[in-house]
Amino acid sequence: MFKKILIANRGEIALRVIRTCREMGIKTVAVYSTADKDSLHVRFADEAVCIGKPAGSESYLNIPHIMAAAEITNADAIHPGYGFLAENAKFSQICADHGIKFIGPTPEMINAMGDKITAKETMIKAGVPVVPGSGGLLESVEQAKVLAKEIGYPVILKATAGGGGKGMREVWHESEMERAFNTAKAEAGASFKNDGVYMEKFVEEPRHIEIQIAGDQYGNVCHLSERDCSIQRRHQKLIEESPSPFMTPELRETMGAAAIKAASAINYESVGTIEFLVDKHRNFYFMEMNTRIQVEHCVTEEVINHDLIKEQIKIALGERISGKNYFPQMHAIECRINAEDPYNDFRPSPGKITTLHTPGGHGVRVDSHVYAGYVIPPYYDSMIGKLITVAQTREEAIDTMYRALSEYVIEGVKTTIPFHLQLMKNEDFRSGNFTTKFLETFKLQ
Ligand code: MV4
Repeated sequence: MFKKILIANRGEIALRVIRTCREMGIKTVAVYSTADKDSLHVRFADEAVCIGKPAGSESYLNIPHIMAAAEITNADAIHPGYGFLAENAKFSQICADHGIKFIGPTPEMINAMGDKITAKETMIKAGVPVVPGSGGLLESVEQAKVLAKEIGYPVILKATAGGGGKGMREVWHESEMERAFNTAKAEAGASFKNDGVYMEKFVEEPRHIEIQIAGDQYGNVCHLSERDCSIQRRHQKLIEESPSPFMTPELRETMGAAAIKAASAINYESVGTIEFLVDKHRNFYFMEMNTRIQVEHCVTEEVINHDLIKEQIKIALGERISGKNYFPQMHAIECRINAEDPYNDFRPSPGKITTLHTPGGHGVRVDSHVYAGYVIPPYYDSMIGKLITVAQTREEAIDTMYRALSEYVIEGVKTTIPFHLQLMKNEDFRSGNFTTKFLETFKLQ
């Protein structure tokens, strides 16, 4: 058993990890920047170490500061949460070099999925469906034009070091190729210090459906069914749910098997997610793998009734997973409550929460680190918390969500609550009739 886990993160996920550690009898160390000295993760951890100034590079992304905190507190493992250093292969390696267990995958596993062209090649070898495309890097605009003609327009250019939409360009006609190629390359270079781009057939109006997987240290991998994350705005997820309203038992079977193949191909250890694009004919294609616990892991927890952080820690301890897959027994929906103004292009709205009333009651879960009087700092993401509802049916989960959103009172900052309230009454959302394009035409009243 781990005696002490250092949590290299902040906000709700730091609190989420502390909660599970408490239940497992594991001591916790919080690290915090000066901007987070009054945060709940600092108060609820057994020990807390200030690791620097507010900027991420001076604190939550600063490996020497975090390693020093781990050494002085004698932590035997580090949980990275999501974001920050969660998918940093160097950090995973440095933990290993210091005899501290990184609760997540090895550097090799992170690297195998970090470069998208490498990941795609690995998936093709493993027999996981991928979108047809250039295979390797594009060498020139001319080559891009020739390839696009073969593949057929529309195509999409993607950064090999990317993910999450940066350095991506749709190209609908040859006349747009030169501009798209140059801007995609420039954006990739500026964002990732790697300007390599590749090409794929553009899948129109897809759904984003991801499969949660878990792999142990002995090569066993299982899947924990899907989450539908199609409701996104500019690559920011706003709602996630499980099961997907678009799912069928047959599709779950084939996508689950493909996700297991994907994770097995890299001998994956820890919990992770295989993201797929699903077209209107229910063809599915590997998009990328997230080698971390995700924000939306809670919807899976609610529908399969398992604590994924506990599973992740047990895997890091060397426990075996049973090898059976898990299927949704309930329906769960998560709304991301952000300090953003949905009436003003979702502009961040940091500041002091003057009044807070959190919803409760049957089927309601709130994962949040905020309290009345808490000041949301401007330096990090704007998430206030996650509101999750669970019920026997999707319709009931939506109705419970509307009720819970109506109870949620947050004053002092603008929030995404009005957006979610309206969405819960939207006919297309309620009928499950949506793709990743949905929010492009959704108008807030
Ligand atoms: C695509 C695509 C259509 N066709 N690839 C967006 C983030 C990155 N992970 C991949 N993304 C996409 N890749 C092909 N071949 C459309 C998207 C996409 C998208 C995917 C999932 C969720 C929301 C999205 C919004 C816009 C574009």
